[in-house]
Amino acid sequence: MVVDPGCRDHDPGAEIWIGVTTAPADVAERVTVIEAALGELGHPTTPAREYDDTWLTAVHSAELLDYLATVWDRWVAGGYPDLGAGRVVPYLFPSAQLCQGLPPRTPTALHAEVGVYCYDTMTLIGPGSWRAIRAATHTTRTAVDLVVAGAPGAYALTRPPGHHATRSAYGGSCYLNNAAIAAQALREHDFAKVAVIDIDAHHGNGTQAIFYERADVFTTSVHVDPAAGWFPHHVGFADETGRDGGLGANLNLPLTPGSGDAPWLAAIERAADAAAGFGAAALVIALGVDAAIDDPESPLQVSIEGYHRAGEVLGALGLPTVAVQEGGYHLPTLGHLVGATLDGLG
Ligand code: SP5
Ligand code: ZN
Repeated sequence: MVVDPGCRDHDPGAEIWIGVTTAPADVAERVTVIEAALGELGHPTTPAREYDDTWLTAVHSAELLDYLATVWDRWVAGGYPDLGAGRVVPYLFPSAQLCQGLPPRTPTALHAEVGVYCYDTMTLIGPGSWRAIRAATHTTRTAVDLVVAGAPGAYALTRPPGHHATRSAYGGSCYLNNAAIAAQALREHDFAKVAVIDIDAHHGNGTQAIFYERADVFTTSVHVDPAAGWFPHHVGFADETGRDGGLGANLNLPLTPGSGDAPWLAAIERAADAAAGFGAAALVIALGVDAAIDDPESPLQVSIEGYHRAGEVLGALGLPTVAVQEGGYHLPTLGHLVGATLDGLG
């Protein structure tokens, strides 16, 4: 397991959902309980190395990276905490209907700029957020380097998670897309084709978007059906199969709320078969454990045995594998769910 203590430094403070300020799901204790559970299972710890930010531009726009790196300081300089806004939070979104197809502007007011990059009201930024966002990318890159050096697999204990972050936008408790960063880094290390299999309870919309037109990275996601009223609501449908050169290189497998082990595992087997059929030379697992029975953020009903079996199914592909942590919010079971999955992977 690759860890970076900086991943604890992000404190979103709250999630604002339908205007109600609620406790954040992504708390630093998530890292603590996963690290403890994996430690008990005998997983050795590798500290993340530092990397410069230049390579991040392969999957994210320079504008998003610059915004994330600077927005907290600009927020403080703008006096927003003194107005009671203790976190960076959007209030206005440049929707297509608002902007009429006119050229995009950068609003003069910082409080209007936030919604250019942030697509929901649940993904706040505080003083330590950028440190943690970068630490998660370092953790990811270190895991890739372990695999490139010959390890059969490596697990990156990333926080905040990443799979909802697109090239230029963040949301869904995600800021930079660690799974996409891993896939891109594996590509740059001569794995000709890479598959991303996303088993987080929510659709991996950011990863899908980043690779949607690319034929060299296959993306597939097993998740609760957005048509049943679940995040990310607008994407994650089965008819999204890629575009242009990437046509056929995206597979969405939405599940009915309440689905337990059998349909979830059948979907993961389909995803694994598709990744093998694609000819993937390396695998990235977007390892969310929020499909579990006790998780507060999803209606899927997967058992810990189901997670172990998912690990076995994915491990049977026999590919060099980087697993990055995505969601999973039930603190008492979180670490054991990750442990069971990694044990199944072998
Ligand atoms: C990485 C990941 O799992 N992100 C989850 C994003 C989905 N969040 C949706 C939240 C919907 C409202 N939740 C209500 C509970 C308030 N704490
Ligand atoms: Zn999730």
